[in-house]
Amino acid sequence: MSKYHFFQSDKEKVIGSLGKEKLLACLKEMLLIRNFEIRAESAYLAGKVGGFFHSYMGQEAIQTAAVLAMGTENWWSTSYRCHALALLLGATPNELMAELYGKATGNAKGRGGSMHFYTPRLMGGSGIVGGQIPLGTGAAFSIKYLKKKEVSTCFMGEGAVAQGAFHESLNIASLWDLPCIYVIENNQWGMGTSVERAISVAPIAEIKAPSFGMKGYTFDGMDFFNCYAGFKHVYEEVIRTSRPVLVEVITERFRGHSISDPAAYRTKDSLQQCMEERDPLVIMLKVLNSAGIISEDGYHKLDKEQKELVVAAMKFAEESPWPDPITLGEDVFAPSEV
Ligand SMILES: Cc1ncc(C[n+]2csc(CCOP(=O)(O)OP(=O)(O)O)c2C)c(N)n1
Repeated sequence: MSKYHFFQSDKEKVIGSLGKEKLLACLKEMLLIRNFEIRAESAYLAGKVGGFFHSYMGQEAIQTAAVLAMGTENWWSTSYRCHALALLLGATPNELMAELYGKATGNAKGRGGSMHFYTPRLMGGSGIVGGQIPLGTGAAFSIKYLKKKEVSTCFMGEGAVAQGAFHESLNIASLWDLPCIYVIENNQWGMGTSVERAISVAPIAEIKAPSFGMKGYTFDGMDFFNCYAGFKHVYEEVIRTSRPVLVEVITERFRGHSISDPAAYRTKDSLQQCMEERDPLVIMLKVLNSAGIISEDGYHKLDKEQKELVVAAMKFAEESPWPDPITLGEDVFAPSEV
């Protein structure tokens, strides 16, 4: 018996409410994210990309479903594992790839790299574990203060739950009725530490949320349909009540913590099995295929198109200029004189 009580959802209903066009658009986005991660990883290994690099591979269904369910016109924050969210919120593969390459045409003019992608509604990836939680809470405060009909959605890994910032933020959000959706993407590992060795309770949201007087939910992060139905439900609830909620999404990362992690703490067999049986793209394809929405050939065509987009982004990044050293002091907010 699973220790999780997944949000009850109905695939047929989701398919009926979204329709073929939107479902194919989601599949396309998930394929773009997967292809972006694969090619960016190869660019890193070829020495084109420096600094840190954390892949979102395996977790694609979660943020794709969240952005579709809530719409982009909300406030978003996440950890250093931020490539997918930036793509979903409108950053182009070209500007993101150029950022990884450190080029002037990059999303942050080549100054941020993999952990610091932005869009007008994405308040950046955060390199500090849990650093985005007070930020997301502050956005929820400003939504309430300005009386907007929006939510702030803050993604974090399960490793962030043990941080003080998590507890202080959820406490104040509940006390002040802030419209914040806190999403724990539980991919089972915080670097090489398993969740069982790091977090004292499971399921995390169901147990911790009531201690802040909030509702807690658990979604299956490998199942786009469960995530979509769940996020739609919590979004509507938060818009209606202006009460924060805590969501735990059970997922898997298909790569090491970062590109330099060989993941020696996991057996190759268990990872292989998980990738074969629980890949969110394969699960999505199976459902859409049996609903007559896409054929295997159609899927491969879509995949190829996304791969070509990413290969073109690599060319764009390669051919882009390096930042001019003279611009180094630009956009620095610290005063130059005291
Ligand atoms: C405050 C702080 N402590 C430690 C680190 C080093 N660190 C980087 S990632 C990480 C693990 C976080 O795991 P989790 O929150 O589960 O997210 P995941 O990487 O699995 O997405 C740690 C300890 C950090 N960046 N910031």
